[in-house]
Amino acid sequence: MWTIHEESFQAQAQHHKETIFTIGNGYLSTRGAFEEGYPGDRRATFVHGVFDAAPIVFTELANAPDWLPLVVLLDGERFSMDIGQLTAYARTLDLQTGTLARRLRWVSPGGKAATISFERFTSLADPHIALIRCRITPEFEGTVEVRATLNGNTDNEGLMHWRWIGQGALPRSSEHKRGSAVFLHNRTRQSQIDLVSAMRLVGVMGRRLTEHFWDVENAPTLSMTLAARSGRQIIVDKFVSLATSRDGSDPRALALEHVNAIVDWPAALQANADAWAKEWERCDLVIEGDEEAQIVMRFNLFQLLIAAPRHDNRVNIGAKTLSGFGYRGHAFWDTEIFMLPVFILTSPAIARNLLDYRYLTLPAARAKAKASGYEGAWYAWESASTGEEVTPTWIPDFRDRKKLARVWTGDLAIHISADVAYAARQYWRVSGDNEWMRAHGAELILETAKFFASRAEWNAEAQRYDYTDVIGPDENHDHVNNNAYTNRLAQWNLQTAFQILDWLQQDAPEKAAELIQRLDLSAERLAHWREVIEKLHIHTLPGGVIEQFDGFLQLKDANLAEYEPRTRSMQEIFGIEGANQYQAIKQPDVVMMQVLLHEEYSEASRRANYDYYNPRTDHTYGSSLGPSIQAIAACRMGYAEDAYEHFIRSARADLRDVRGNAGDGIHAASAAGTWQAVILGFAGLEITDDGWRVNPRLPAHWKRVAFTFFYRGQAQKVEVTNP
Ligand code: IFM
Repeated sequence: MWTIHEESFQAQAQHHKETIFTIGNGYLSTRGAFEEGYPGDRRATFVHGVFDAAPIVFTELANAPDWLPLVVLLDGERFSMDIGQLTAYARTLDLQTGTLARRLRWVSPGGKAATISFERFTSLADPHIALIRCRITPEFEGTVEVRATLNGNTDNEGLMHWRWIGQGALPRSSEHKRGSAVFLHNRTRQSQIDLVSAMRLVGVMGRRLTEHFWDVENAPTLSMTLAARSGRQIIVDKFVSLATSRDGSDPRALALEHVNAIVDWPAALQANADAWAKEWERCDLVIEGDEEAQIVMRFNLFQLLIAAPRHDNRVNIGAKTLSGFGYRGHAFWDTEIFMLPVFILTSPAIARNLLDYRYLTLPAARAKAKASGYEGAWYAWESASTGEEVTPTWIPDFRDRKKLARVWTGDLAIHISADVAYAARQYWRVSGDNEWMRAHGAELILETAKFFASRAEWNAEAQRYDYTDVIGPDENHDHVNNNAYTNRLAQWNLQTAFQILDWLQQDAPEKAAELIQRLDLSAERLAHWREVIEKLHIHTLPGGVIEQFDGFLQLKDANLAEYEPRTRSMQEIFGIEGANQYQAIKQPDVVMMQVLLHEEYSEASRRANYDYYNPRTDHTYGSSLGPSIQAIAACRMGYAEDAYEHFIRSARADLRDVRGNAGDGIHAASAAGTWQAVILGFAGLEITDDGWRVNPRLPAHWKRVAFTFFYRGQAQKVEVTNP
């Protein structure tokens, strides 16, 4: 079960399918739009780190010059699926090799018929190259023309990011008698990133009649006309490369080098398949007894792997990966809390790159804290290339798009700093990578701790520390005081800072001394940290329920079951202001905290909180981040039915487009959270400071779960079965 397949094309679902059929290689991703185009398509290629300024959202991933265009003409009639007749159609994404294939039979309005197939992949073996093979079997005598273009006229929903810099064709060299290269050179308007794409068009099968280079400005095109003989297959390959000024000082030379290095389709295909085989050897997760769960897990892993930076530690993964325009490529806590556990366990080198990104953006996090009068590192809620805060301040109100709604997360969601520290600690615990902790992790954890100590407010009346005016994970409630998740994670961050400092003093005293001096970790400061840890306020009721924030339990209660059936979120039903008045939450908050720090809570405490908050959580139309966490919590308490219900809801986020917005891109946190639900929930993997164990609770209809993970650099194979 390795393929995502469709047997018909529905124009109204095309944006959803473009997301689902995205391919990529950790350097770039390309949505599953058609080579020849389709009216209303949202075609896009995003290259990691290629951001450009944009109004309201500050910066966004610039939709790169389009490498896909490949137009086929049958005796002069241009193939397009919105005209003529489509008498056969199938599209398949092979997750094992990252190859997307479409096969169809088309009859032109003038009656010319042909079977046409397109296969494409972006190579995992050489991340700069992307290839298309087009096969045409005409049912007529005449000509077939193939036109391949590099199109620099791309935009982000109307906003043009690219300037044309130059283009040209290289003279045919003896080495590349067939398919000499043309290139297109563009530059982003504000960030001044150069991107050069290069291509070759190679006739593999069929009698070539003419070949032309059309030097159209910003759309260099290679055209090839071949003789059409009924029943005789024609094969034409389009080889492309992309390189940017982020990759080196001469992206043009780099792009040409890579496109010219492509020997032929079979060799490139094999190299790509070999590279993917290695990925799957590390990452595959086998589920027997539940076909839907199996294919979803491979699909989710595929989507995460194609977004995972393997050669770059200056980028993070956006909440929608590189698969859509949603959230403009910005990264959130989605990476550290949802995606990083997947990489920490299956791909430590990728995890390290992602954590390096946070280390490298410490200067921006320090500047954000300082600008608000705090010390240490306050990470951006939404982060892009520099780590500066890029959360939009205002966005169109969903109830009336002519009005604006204030977005508060960039100002108030301080828990992000603890989330980053949490991921750093988890990486170290699992990998044992002392070198990274010494060089980068310790500073990150100490600086985030410093932020939380400076942000804590002394409440003289109650003799305690508070965090007022924050937003926790549940974004239905803003401007709240003492959000339990925030307070507990901040406290955890401070406690962990002491552990790391102790360890560093033993392990690398010179580094410890250097950090103590540079970060000004004086005895008085550390004494203050201890006091904050001790006196931070978290309100727990006698029965064990932890109040989500001050006054939450006094809000109007909401029985969400009474609003069923519904197709809108509770926040849409109540309105932004109204939602603040109810105990209806967008995603797990206290439960989330207990999932992350579950070793520290008794089962009775976790049960009390799950039982209280579960019916008050908007599982269906709240955040897509919620259900997987809810599934892990339910699993750990043996709530088998609940666990599977939450799991399957999470599993369907993208493939079934349950929220109707998958066209904006993959819900990466949900994809990764679903994986966590299987590994940490159903398989019950627990990693402590002393080792690991599994405590399986497979759904009754599952027969077997098998996976590999890395512990202290060694691959561990786990297999759990149902009796
Ligand atoms: O980070 C999340 C947040 O928790 C809920 N709203 C969407 C964000 C991006 O996925």
